[in-house]
Amino acid sequence: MGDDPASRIYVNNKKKACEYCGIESFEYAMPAETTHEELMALIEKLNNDDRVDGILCQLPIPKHLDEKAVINAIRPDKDVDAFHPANVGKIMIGDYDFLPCTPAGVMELIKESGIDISGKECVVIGRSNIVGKPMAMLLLHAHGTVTICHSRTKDLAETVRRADVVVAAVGVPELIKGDMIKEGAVVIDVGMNRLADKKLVGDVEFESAAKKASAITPVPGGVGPMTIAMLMKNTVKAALVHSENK
Ligand code: L34
Repeated sequence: MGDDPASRIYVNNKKKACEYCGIESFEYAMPAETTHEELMALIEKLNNDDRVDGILCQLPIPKHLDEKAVINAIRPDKDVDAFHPANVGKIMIGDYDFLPCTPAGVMELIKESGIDISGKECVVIGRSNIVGKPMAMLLLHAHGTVTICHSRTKDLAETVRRADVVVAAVGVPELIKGDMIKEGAVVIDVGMNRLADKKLVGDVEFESAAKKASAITPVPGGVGPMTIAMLMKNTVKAALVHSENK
């Protein structure tokens, strides 16, 4: 929706991943002036299209459109982002069909690196519905002791210093510095901030944090590609469910 330059890059990366996996993808690049009714009509069409197993409306969308209504309109069994309230509720209980792509990608990185979350101090910075909140829930399911920090947190540095696992998802360039990282901590950077000079940086100051961390993800080339990989996984899962029900 509209012409967000960052979304253009992310959607192109998703289309490339689909091609690589053998998933057919259909792009609907809608102009910024698209009305709520037009967008709803498109979602309804895709909800009823048997060739379509997964639907994703890349965020952010122009302000005159109602993001909540869009998320609610996508059929939960085609909701490969896992943003629909029915899917969000299932995640809370731990009995889910899809996991939201970014938090799922973070968990996959942790698992593949042989890191056991059980009993660890996990600090999530950021409380968005898309990343921070579900991220905290997945770390909790993995038996971590989880703290969520946000803009009203009294002493961010002090809280982050306690963490064995830090997940930064606030969208503030290089907010988390090396002196806030405990020696040997695992640092995962979900931030995707484009500076005025076009440089892409995360929410973590990589240079200084890398000196303290036992493992750290870079930006780019860290969580971003994992988000896309998990989208592919969710889409294959949706297709399997749909084919069983045919
Ligand atoms: N509906 N909206 C919906 N679902 C999502 O899962 C997303 N997200 C976030 C933004 N809006 C969304 C994404 O797709 C963030 N996001 C995303 C996806 C891919 C990448 C970054 C963010 C990515 O490919 N990152 C590359 C660098 C890309 C660049 O050069 O800008 C990387 O290596 O991190």
